[in-house]
Amino acid sequence: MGRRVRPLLALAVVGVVTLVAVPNAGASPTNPIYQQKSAQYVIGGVATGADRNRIGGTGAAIDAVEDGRATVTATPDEARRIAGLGYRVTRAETEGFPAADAGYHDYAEMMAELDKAAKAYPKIMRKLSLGKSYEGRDMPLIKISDNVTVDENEPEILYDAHQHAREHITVEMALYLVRLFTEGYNKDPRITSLVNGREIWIVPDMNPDGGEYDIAGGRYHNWRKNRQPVSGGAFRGIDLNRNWGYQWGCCDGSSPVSSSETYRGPEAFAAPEIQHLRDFVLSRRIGGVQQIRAAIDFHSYSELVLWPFGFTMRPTAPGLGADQQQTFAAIGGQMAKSNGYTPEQSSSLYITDGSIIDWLWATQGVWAFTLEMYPNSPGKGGFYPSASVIAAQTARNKDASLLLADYADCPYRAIAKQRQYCYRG
Ligand code: 3K0
Ligand code: CA
Ligand code: CA
Ligand code: ZN
Repeated sequence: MGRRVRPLLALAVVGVVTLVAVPNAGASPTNPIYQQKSAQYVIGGVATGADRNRIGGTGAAIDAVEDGRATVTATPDEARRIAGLGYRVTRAETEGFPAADAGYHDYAEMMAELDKAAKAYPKIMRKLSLGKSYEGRDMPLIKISDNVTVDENEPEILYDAHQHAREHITVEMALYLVRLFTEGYNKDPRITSLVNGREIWIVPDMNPDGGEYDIAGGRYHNWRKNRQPVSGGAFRGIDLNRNWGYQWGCCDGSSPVSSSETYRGPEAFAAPEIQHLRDFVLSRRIGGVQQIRAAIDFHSYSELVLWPFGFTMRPTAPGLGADQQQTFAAIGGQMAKSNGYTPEQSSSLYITDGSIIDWLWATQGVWAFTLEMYPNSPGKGGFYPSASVIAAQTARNKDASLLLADYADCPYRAIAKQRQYCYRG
C-alpha cells in the first residue's frame, strides 16, 4: 500500500486563525442575523485584547489581527455594531480566490454559472434549493433529466461536492458534471441516454459558508468544517462528513472536541447543511422505495475511490453482505481503472464515523462512493492545486461518473447477479 497518500487530515494546519468567543446567546439559523450574508471587513484601531473581545462580542468572527488591524467575517449588522463601538470599519478589498487561482468559482460565480446553465437548458435542467447554510447562503440543488419538471420512474443518482471547505476542486467537478450532462445532451449518445433514462441530482456546494471563509481576504485559510458556532460560541465548525447519523461517533473515527478538524458536532445532524441533504434524500423515498440508487460524494485530495464502510475495518458488516461488498469493490475497481485512482474500502484510508457514504448505504441502500480527487501528493498543491489543472482533473472523472450513473438501474450487474437481485418476478 505504499502508493497510498495520507493526506488529508494529517496535513491540516490549525492555529493560524485567531478565534474569539462569540457570546451570541440564542443565535440559530432562524435568527435573522444569520440570514444575512457575511463578508470580510477590516477593523482599524485594534490594539488590545479588550478591543478584540469587544469586536468578538458583536458576534463577528475575528480571522486575523495584524498591525493594529483586525480582519473579521461579519454580517452587515455585526459590522454596523462594530462601527457603533467606535472602530473604523471598511469592507475587505479582496473578494474571491487569490488572483492566481481566479479560474476557480467562488460562491457567487458558481451561482451565476448554474443560473446561466438553467436558463440555457430549461427542458433538461432545473435549479432548485436544498435549503440555507448556517450563515444563510442558498444551497443549490440541480436536477437534470428529460421531462425535468416531472418525477419519472427512472433510477436516480446523486452527486454532491464540497462537504469540506478547502476542497474547492470538488465544486469545479460538480460544475463540470452540469456542463457535461447539459451540453452533451443530444450530442453524445452516452450522455443523451443517461439524461433520458436517469434522474440526475447534483449538489455542487454542501459547505458554502466554509468555502467562502476559506478564501476570505484573498488568501487561503486551510478551513475544513462548516462555520456554525459550537461549544457556546468558543469555536466554529462541525466536520460535515462526521455529522451523519449512522454509527455517529461510534469508533474513534471523529472527534468529540469542538476545536478538532474532525469535530463530529454535539449530536448527529447538528449541521443545517447536512440536515438539508438528509431531508432531500429522505424525500426521495417514495412508497417505501428509495429512488436514489447511487451517489458520489466528491472530496480531495489523494486520488482514491472509496466505498463503505468507514466505521469498521471489516469488509462486511450487518447490512453489507458478501455480494454487496463485491459489488462495491467491482464498481469501485472499474471507476478507478477509468481515472487512475486507487480503489479501496473507506476504512483502509482511516476509520471514519458519521460519514455520508456510511449513512447513505446503511440507512437508504444507496450505492455511495467517495471520490478523492487530484492531486495525489502535497507537492502538487494539496488542497489548493493550480487552476490550470481544473479542466483535465474534472474531465478525468467523466467515465467514473457516467459509469456509476449507468449502473444505477442495477449495480449487481457488476457481479453478474442482476437476475438474483434486480429482475425477479
Ligand atoms: O469516505 C471517506 O473515507 C471520506 C474520506 C474523507 C474524510 O471525510 O475524511 N477524506 S478528506 O477529508 O481528506 N477529504
Ligand atoms: Ca426523465
Ligand atoms: Ca423519479
Ligand atoms: Zn474531504
